[in-house]
Amino acid sequence: METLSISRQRWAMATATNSHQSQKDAADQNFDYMFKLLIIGNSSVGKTSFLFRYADDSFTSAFVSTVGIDFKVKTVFRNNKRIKLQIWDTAGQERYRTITTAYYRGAMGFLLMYDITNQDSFSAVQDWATQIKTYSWDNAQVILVGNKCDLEDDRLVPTEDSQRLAHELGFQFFEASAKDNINVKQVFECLVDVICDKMNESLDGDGPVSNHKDSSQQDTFPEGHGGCAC
Ligand SMILES: Nc1nc2c(ncn2[C@@H]2O[C@H](COP(=O)(O)OP(=O)(O)O)[C@@H](O)[C@H]2O)c(=O)[nH]1
Ligand SMILES: [Mg+2]
Repeated sequence: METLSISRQRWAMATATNSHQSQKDAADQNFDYMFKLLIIGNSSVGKTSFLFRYADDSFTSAFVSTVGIDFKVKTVFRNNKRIKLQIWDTAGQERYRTITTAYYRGAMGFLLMYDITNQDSFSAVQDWATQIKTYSWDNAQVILVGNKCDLEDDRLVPTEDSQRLAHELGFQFFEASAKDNINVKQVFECLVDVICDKMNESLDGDGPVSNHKDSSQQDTFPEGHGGCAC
């Protein structure tokens, strides 16, 4: 484990307590860095399915109840670093648009998800992006994910529209399928890489990394393992 400077600590993540967490990965303290990631987007776009596919390599076409799952943990190796990902699901809060600001706290990366067969979910992307900009850290990185790309016959959102929007918002973009396991791993790896790139960029600069709009959120980057050198 490295000795961390103050600015590096700003990248650090705390291990949130979670009574539902049972994976052995969660207890594993053998990692170099930890990133908190959030999956956000309209209800039923496939957020929970996407998380299950990535963390457990499982998929069920039955309705996946989000209740009771706050986050899953997965450790990845990128550029000789063990990076522990703490990936948060919305616990169903998005159903009522009641996502609390606490949910955003400390997040370093977002998967902003819509469903390529659901125009409403795509129209909501802009609103979700605004939420991220309002409540999260300025340096948080976002990837736009068009899920359910296995349902090509039912597609309502053209790929070009999403590419254009992603470009406008400054996000990377993938189409993916939790069901057919298309681009799931790639999406997470891309998010980890852009977080690492941003982190290195910030650490190379002069000042501290903190860019919170709201100083009351300063406590959202508590001490821990941080400072990516990947
Ligand atoms: N065809 C298809 N269905 C999916 C995919 N991902 C999720 N679903 C289905 O979409 C529904 C909503 O998924 P869920 O993960 O609960 O969405 P959430 O509300 O965003 O967490 C469920 O019936 C899933 O089985 C996908 O990639 N392809
Ligand atoms: Mg869900």
